Amino acid sequence: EYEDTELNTKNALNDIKSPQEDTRDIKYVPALKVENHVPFSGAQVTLPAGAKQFYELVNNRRSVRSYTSKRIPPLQVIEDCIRAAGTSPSGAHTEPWTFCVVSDNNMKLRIRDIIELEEKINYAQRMNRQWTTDLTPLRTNHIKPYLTDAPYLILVFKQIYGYLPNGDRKQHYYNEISVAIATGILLCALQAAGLNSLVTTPLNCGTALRILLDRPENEKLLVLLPVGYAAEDCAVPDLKRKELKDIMSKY
Ligand code: IYR
Repeated sequence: EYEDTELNTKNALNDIKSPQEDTRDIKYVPALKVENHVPFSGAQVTLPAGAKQFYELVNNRRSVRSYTSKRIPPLQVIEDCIRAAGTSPSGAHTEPWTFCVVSDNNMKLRIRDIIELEEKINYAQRMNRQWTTDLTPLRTNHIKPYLTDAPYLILVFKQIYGYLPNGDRKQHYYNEISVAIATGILLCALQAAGLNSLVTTPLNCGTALRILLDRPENEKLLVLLPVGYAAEDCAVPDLKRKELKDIMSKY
């Protein structure tokens, strides 16, 4: 495999024509409208205790499946978290994300209905025996009270392409990776705000949820997060995390 790659590189190098020619009569213009570069003095905002403190913050995060509907975080806090998510790096700075925040009870109920119907089929048929067996320690099933109990549902959409001012399609490079990173930042921000969340990936529900929320066809559902405060009787599986030596290799 290694040698193959080397050969490919050699061939590719030989194939480079200089100067690069394109016989088609197309005018290429960058989608990103940025003319200047400005000085940047490096990261300035730090936590008082640095990364150790950040580790303590995120290590306290757990996937929460039971929420109280009694305590409702202010929408402003959710907005700050989404602002944080929107600082994520993205392919060619395309910012290919849309965060839909649902607090309307009727809308939450309709989302729950769509997901529970599909999850019933997922658990009964679409997921194989090994998959459902692997999930037994998490004690999940197709019934999802958190979809109506959590004060907010955040549906994260990836824009698989965008639009240029003239209406042409704009390439959204690495859109899934970009939106996944943004979601990671969102999870950290929610944690910093003292909120709980759960990453869910509703199998087979993407189109129905997109249409329910009236989102355009270039947007595909990546994940759905219930967000709020854990219920008083909330319990989570007694998980252990891998140690540093098991996730890091030094060279
Ligand atoms: N989406 C289903 C099943 C599920 C799958 C995995 I992988 C999990 O880590 C947890 C659940 C559900 O939400 O129940």
